[in-house]
Amino acid sequence: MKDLIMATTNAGKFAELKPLLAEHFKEICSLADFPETLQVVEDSPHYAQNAMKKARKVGGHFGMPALADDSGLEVAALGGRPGIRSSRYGRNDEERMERLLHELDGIPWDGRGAKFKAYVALYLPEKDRCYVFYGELKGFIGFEQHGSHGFGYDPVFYSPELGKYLAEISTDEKNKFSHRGRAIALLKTFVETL
Ligand code: ITT
Repeated sequence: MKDLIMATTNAGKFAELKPLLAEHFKEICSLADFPETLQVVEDSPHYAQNAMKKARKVGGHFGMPALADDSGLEVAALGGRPGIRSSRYGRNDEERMERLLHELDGIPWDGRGAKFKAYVALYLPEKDRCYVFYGELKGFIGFEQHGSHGFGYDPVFYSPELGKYLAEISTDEKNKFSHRGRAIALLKTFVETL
């Protein structure tokens, strides 16, 4: 078992990822555990490329296996927005959700279909290779916020599978079926073959 660094500055993401990988890696840390700031500009229009860029840069810098997630929320009625720009749709989670709800104003439930996508990249320095895994979660954007768990757009994302908003469930429950949980399940199968 190796140590792993998570190439993320998003505390909500880290909190979800860490327990998922606890059995497959010895020590799991994040960028927040190191004093230096490592800027990675996410300039690709493709999630997978941004995820690989983050994982490579961080893994290369620290000389250890690194994992990065590039994810986003795509709303069909908005032509796929916020999509790749999900983390930049406003100055904070509250503003981003307000903007989304405002843009969907007047659209009935049937037109509020949405999808979370997660591309997770694992960089292994000894092979100098990146491996990418994908997961998605379909649902609907509600008319207002529900629940206080999770992060990002969780309070406005309703899962029909669950009959609840993502912010109404625990991290453990969310990890069982979320876009990120599904991508990580594939990654774990891969790690077991190494
Ligand atoms: P890092 O790049 O440092 O990991 P980030 O927040 O900038 O952090 P992304 O570029 O991947 O990460 O942006 C993904 C955004 O999509 C994230 O900030 C949330 O707003 C949203 N998002 C992704 N997964 C989510 C989830 O499970 N629940 C709610 N919102 C999510």
